[in-house]
Amino acid sequence: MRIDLIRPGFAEGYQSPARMEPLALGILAALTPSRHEIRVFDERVEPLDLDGPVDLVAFSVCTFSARRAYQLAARYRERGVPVVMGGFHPTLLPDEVEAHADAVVIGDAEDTWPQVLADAEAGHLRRRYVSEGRPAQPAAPDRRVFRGKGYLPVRMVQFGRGCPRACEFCSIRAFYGGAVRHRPLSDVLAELEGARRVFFVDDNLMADRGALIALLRAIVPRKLRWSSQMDLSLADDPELLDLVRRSGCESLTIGFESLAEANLRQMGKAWNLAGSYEARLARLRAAGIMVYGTFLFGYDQDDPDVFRRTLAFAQGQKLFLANFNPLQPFPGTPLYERLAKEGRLVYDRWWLEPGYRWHEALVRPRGMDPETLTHGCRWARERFHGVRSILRRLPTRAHVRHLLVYLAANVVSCLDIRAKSRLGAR
Ligand code: B12
Repeated sequence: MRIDLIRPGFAEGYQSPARMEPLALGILAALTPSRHEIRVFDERVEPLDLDGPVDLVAFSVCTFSARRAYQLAARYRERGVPVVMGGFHPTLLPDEVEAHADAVVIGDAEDTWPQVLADAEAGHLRRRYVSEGRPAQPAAPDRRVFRGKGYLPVRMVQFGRGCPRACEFCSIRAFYGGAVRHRPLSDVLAELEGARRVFFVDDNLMADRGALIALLRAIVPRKLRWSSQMDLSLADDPELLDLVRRSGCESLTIGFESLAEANLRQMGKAWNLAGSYEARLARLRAAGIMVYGTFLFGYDQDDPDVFRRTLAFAQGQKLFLANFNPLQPFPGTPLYERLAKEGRLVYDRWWLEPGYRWHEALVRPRGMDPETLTHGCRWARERFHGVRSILRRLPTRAHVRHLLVYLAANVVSCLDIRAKSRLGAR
């Protein structure tokens, strides 16, 4: 069969400056027997070939790309080409997705995609395929499909899937439950061969302390530069922090979410309160690690002044990068259920709204109106990425040590914000 694997963009015409390898497409390619002919399209970085010769099309779909995926799928289905959809959105909302696809895959590809292919070849695709072990044992991607697409020189690598934490707003628990699964260390080390810069895409690299220690000890001699996502409790674990530092950690994305204790309790993230943000950030800075902080706005304690306070914190703490996001209720999360019950969703299904703009408020907060939420986030984001702020956040050991990365990442982030703000939709 001739198979097109597609990662749809946010919207037609949007090209991301933050080009990162889409691992799901690499894994689908690796799981496809060589008798099939595959083409891989990442709409964030290249145009699609909607009229090309193809026997089966598979989309990897997140909630923010669902509407675009449905538009594209309609074009293929008009031509009689069968469409398969998998990924976060199809897993969390299969009933909705089923109306736009010939087959929906729930969960991971490793134990479903080979069956999808066998059935498609035999001409009897089933409507649904459900992955058994969630999370499945992650496969290694076929990296040849990433070549020539202009991705950033950072190798995306997955060590494990899942997160033991249960934050109200996060899709990870809805997708995997609380389970965590790691790949054999030898497979991961083989995948790191020849890499200089790596991003471990794990939902929380600290999900299993013992497994992480084994990985880090193995990569100390390799002189890698790596980044990932962890939680703030790393700063309370001197032994692990030291190993993280020695193994070449350059930056970590950490969810601070809010400076208000009651908000953290409400979102199920009270464990973030185990120590002060300032003291823990000081330890991370002392270890030379750049911190990318993420913040959420729209929980019950937030008032119109919260943006100023949070921006002052992010700048004062000299964060490497920061995300100031209005609360996004993703389907399947406890947050979505609660806000729907409380009648506080601006749209029933925001991801289907043609008029929805990227980072527009999606909830009616208690302490401000939705417009204030939208503008406050935009204000903080633009201020944080301004030239003066970039220079003001520069003087830390970590930023000076990784000067080029610091500057390049801030510029790319700034361009991405502008590109998304110009979009008619998300
Ligand atoms: C790294 C990452 C990023 C990177 C970019 C990654 C990239 N390659 O471009 C950055 C940091 C830029 C990013 C940004 C964002 N991200 Co992000 N990101 C991730 C993260 C941590 C890992 C992605 C990854 O590589 N996964 C590994 C692959 C192998 O997993 P997978 O895609 O799920 O694929 C498996 C299955 O889903 C399935 N599958 C997937 N597609 C298909 C298709 C078929 C046909 C089949 C059969 C199976 C199948 O099989 C695969 C292998 O088993 C995920 C969390 C996660 N666990 O995936 C969040 C995640 C995807 N991101 C998320 C979000 C919300 C965002 C943002 C919107 C955040 C924001 N508010 O700005 C932005 C916007 C993204 C954009 N397009 O610009 C959410 C999506 C939730 C949802 N319901 O859609 C996730 C799930 C995180 C979360 N905690 O909820 N992200």
